[in-house]
Amino acid sequence: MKIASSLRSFPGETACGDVVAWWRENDATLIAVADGLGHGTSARLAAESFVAAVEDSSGLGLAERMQRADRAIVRTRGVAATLVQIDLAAMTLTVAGVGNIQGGIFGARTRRFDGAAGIVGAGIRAIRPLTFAFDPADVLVLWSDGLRHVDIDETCWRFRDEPQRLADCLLARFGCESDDCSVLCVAFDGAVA
Ligand SMILES: [Mn+2]
Repeated sequence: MKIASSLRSFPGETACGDVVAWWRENDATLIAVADGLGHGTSARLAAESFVAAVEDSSGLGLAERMQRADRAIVRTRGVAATLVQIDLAAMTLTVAGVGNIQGGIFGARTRRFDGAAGIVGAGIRAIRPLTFAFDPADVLVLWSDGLRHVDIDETCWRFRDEPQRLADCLLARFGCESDDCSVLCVAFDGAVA
C-alpha cells in the first residue's frame, strides 16, 4: 500500500488550512483529512488540532475519535474532517466524516462518500461510520472542497499506481484558486508502474 498527498494554500497565504496525515496503529492504517474553516493560520491551527486529537485516540473507533476531537478543538474555528481506517488483510476500509471532505473508491466500480452535516469543534451528532470492501486494484482518493467534483478520467488514471503523481494530477486538474486544496491518494496493491 502506498499513500501520498498533494496540498496547496489559498493564494497569498503561507499557511495551508488543510492538513492531511496517515499513520499505523497495530494492523490498521489510519488517515485523517481536515479542512479548517476559512484559511490562513487560524484554519491551520484548527486542522492541526484535529489531527493531534485523533492521533491521540489510539484504540478508539472512528466515531469515538471524532467525538473526542470535537470536544478537544472546541476553542478553534472548527474543521470539516474525515477519518479512514484501512484493514489491508480484510480488504475493508471504514470511513467517518463530518463536513465537506469527499472521497471515492475508484476501480472497476466507483463508490463515493461524503461527510455528515456539521462542523467538528462546534458540537457534532453521533456518526455512523461506513465500511466498504475494496479490491487491491482500487484507488482511494480523499479531497477537500478546494477541489471541484473529482473524477478520475484518463488524464490522471494513468497514474493509478503512483499515488504522488495521481494526487498532483488531481490537484492540478480540479483544484480551485478560491480555497485551500488537499487531495490524498492510496494505491492498495503497492505495484509500481
Ligand atoms: Mn475548504
